[in-house]
Amino acid sequence: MRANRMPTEEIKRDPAAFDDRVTADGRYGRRAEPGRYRLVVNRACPWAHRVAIVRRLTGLEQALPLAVTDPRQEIIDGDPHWVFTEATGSPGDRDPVLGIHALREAYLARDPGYDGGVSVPALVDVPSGHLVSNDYDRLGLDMATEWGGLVRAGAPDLYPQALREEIEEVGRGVYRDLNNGVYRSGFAPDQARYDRAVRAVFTRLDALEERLTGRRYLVGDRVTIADIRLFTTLVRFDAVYHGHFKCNRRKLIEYPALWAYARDLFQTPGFGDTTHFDHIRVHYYHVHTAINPSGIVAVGPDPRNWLTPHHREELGGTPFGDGTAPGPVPAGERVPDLG
Ligand SMILES: N[C@@H](CCC(=O)N[C@@H](CS)C(=O)NCC(=O)O)C(=O)O
Repeated sequence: MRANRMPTEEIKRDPAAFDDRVTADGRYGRRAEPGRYRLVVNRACPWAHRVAIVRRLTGLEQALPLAVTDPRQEIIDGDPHWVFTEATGSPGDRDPVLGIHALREAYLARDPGYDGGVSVPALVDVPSGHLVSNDYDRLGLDMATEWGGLVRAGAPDLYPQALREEIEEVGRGVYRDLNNGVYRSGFAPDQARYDRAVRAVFTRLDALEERLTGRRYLVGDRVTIADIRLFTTLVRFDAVYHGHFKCNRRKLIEYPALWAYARDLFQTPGFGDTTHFDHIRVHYYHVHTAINPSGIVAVGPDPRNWLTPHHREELGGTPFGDGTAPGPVPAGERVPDLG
């Protein structure tokens, strides 16, 4: 997707360019080893945010260091690119471990002839500098289920075997109508396709409002991948999807159950502490010049209402089941306080 060109057709998502799998036993050719890989994200990106949440909840922070790109991106050869800058903690505008300025360099290290899109999240092999995977969904699932002994003791099971079918079923609707639906609305090339996309967004939100009225979490009685996939869209909804993507029939805060559900997650370790509202607003409004030509970044809403009581404990369930909460956010990875 070229966020700075006028859309002429409905947004189309290509399969991940690279999708090597990393597991504890190395059965697909790559073994999970501490410090071997670097996880490149952008704090604005909902697809990268999923993986950042999984990394926190599974305690992979030490084993899998994080590299944060600049939310403003940089125009290279006419297209916005993910780059490492001083503003986001990379001295001399280069990632201190990979030594590169643009994430594209890791794609080219892997395949010198590569001329496709460059997306986050991306897993990079440190010794070779090669891109390993930009498959956002598989990356998170593998970290949650395949990284064996590198995962912390007490990590919750985010993808329980017995619930996988239901998690995937819920996830299909959430992906189509919300995760991707908000982009279909925001980048719709004409009125009819906007109407269709935005209708699906709110039909899905209405259905989720009903589902979450009597239950604390989407599937089962604890946090699973299903909640992580939904949260990363909900937490951006009023800040960017409502205005910038024209999903403005209602705001998230007008849905009593969904809004309380989203706040419950936000206040759970791993969720709010990986959410960077400034990066979110700056990225969307500044980079998508096709739909916001001035690049002016909208001011609101005030995010402090994310900290208000939600009373969802009354529905039962515990966020981490038999597991425990993750420890504090490592120094250097803290997002600004809302206080
Ligand atoms: N690449 C995946 C999802 C990841 C994704 O779209 N990330 C965005 C940021 S939110 C990105 O990096 N876009 C730049 C591009 O695709 O050129 C897909 O398209 O299904």
